[in-house]
Formats: sequence, C-alpha cells, structure tokens
Amino acid sequence: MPRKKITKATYLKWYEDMLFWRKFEDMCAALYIQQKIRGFLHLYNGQEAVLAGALHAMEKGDKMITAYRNHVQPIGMGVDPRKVMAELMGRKDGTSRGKGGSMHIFSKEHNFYGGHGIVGGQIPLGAGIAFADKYQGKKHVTLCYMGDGAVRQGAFHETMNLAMLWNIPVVFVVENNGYAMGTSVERTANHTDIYKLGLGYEMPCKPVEGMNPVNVYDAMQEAIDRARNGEGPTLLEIRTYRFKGHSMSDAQKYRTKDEVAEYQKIDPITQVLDVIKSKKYASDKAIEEINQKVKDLVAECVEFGNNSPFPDQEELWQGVYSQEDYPFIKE
Ligand SMILES: Cc1ncc(C[n+]2csc(CCOP(=O)(O)OP(=O)(O)O)c2C)c(N)n1
Ligand SMILES: [Mg+2]
Repeated sequence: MPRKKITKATYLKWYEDMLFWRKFEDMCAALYIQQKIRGFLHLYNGQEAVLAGALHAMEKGDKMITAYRNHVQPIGMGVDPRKVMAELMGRKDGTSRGKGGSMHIFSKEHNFYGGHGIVGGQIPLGAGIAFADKYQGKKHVTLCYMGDGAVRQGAFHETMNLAMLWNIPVVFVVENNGYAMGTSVERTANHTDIYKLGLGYEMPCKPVEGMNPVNVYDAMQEAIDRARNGEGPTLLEIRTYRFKGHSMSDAQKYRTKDEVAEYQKIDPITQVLDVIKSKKYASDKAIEEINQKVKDLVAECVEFGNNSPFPDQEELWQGVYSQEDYPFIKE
C-alpha cells in the first residue's frame, strides 16, 4: 500500500486521541488513589505515539495484542472507553463484566486480544492469532506488542523462530521504554539494540524513534505491508519512554527527575500540537474545544463506571475456563 497521507485531519485526530488517552490514564491514577480502582495499574503516559502511529497504518480486520499496559489500545481499536473504565472499576458493564480488571482488557469484537499479565505471555498468542488468519486465507495482520523486558523471555525467541519458519503475518512491536520495572535495558543484556535480536532469525528489523507518531507510522506501514503481502514478520524496536512509574507504587529510584524531564521535552502530544499550531491547522479556540471535549468524555467514563453495579456473586464461577457459560462474549 502506498504511504498514507498525513493530513490536517490526521494531526487533529492524533491530538484528540492522544490527549484523551493521557487524560483517561490520569483519571485512572486519581481513581486508584480513591480506591475506586484496585489491584495493579500500569499507565501508558508518554508512549501514546506508538499507538497513534500504528493505528494510522492498520486496516479493518487487523488485530492487536499487548501486555498489561493496556487501557488505551482497545479504545484506539474502537472499544467504548466507558466500558474500559467500568472494567477498571470492577463493574458489571466492563469489557469483561468487571472480572478482568486493569491488566486484562479484551474485546474480540474489536480485534483486541488483551491485556496479559505474564511478561512475554502474549507473544506466542499473537503469533498464533496471526497464524489463524493465514491458515484461513485472510489477509489480516496482527500487531504483537511487548515491553523491553519481555524480549528476555524464552517465549519471545521460540516465537521469533516459528514466525519466520512459518512466514506468519505478524509485526512484533517492542516498546522499549528503557525499563522493565526498575531494571534498565543496560542491565539486562550485553547490547542495548533490541532490534538486533531479529538478525539471528533473519527477520527484518529496525529501531524507530517512537516519541513521534509520524516515525511510528512509517515503520509500521512498511512492516504491515510486508506481512500482508505474504513476506512474513518484522521486528520493530520502538524507542519510547514512560512518564509515570511502572505501576502505582514505584519510588522510581532507578532514574533521575532530570532524565524524565528530558523526555517530557519531546512529549508526543506536545510535538503534535506544535505542528497543529505552526501549520495553523486549528485556531486556539478550536484546540480549546478539543480539550473540553476530552475532559467531558473522561468525566462521562467515570460517571458510567460509578453508575454500573458490581457483578453478582453468582457470576463468580462463570466464564472462568470456557466461553459456553459466558454468553455475552460475541463470536
Ligand atoms: C513471567 C513474569 N515475570 C515477572 C513478572 C513481573 N513483572 C511484571 S511487569 C515486569 C516488567 C516488564 O517490563 P517491560 O516488558 O519492559 O514492560 P513495561 O512495564 O516497561 O511496559 C515484570 C518483571 C511477570 N509479570 N511475569
Ligand atoms: Mg519496559
């Protein structure tokens, strides 16, 4: 497919989407402090361009799977954000009726396959989803996301091998945000160019500066085209940064405030807004309207979550192992 145009409309969509994802996550943090969201909570702040750029390259029917930093990807894939918020709050109207929680957002209907808490656990699953499409003769591509920590798992290497052997239509997207919990990439391997892990499998691979959605889009389009054309998988190392701690209790002793501040200077949302302003894609008033719209939608999500009941006690054992006793899951 020829490179898609990146227009005024693209920039305005990127701005609105990324701002919404950021504010949604900020609201999650606030609700966590109020104990309306319990358990673990991993926020995506700072990494938004990795999703925005990918979505611009994806086509209908393409699929996505990721780890536990997974609240906003399903929203990008079309899931109702109010249902995501209800899920986070453990409510009945959530995407998994409140029983999945923060690390397990899932929507087969919207081709979003989770939401996985076992580091690297989603990698073979992602290749399997892509294999199913190939097996059924469908021209869809699966984007299989993972963190820099996950590439040290055996499952990653086994999957890379089989994905090449069977020419699977998958894009492996490593979101290298520099850290796996408190462990920096430097402390996990003798070299820090994660993309080079593809070389051992003769898999096309490259690094991408991931704080800007245009860079991400370009790399994704190339990789997705390759997979769709039957030319097999790609490994992209997208270099990004997380602005918040790993989860909600993280003293962040493994990095300095100056380091975080350096990355905040290249905040993806600010970068997109700067283009909008310099190219006069929107007036100050129009930008303010987007900001207000985002604020209102976040408030609506919280209201929806608050108004949704907790699941009934008798539901506790339903849908644990099979879909049969879980009729709300659509085929
Ligand atoms: C198999 C396994 N080992 C350890 C953990 C604990 N753990 C949870 S998140 C995490 C760090 C993963 O970091 P990374 O893959 O870079 O993703 P990020 O959090 O940066 O998005 C670890 C070690 C786990 N969940 N699963
Ligand atoms: Mg990481």
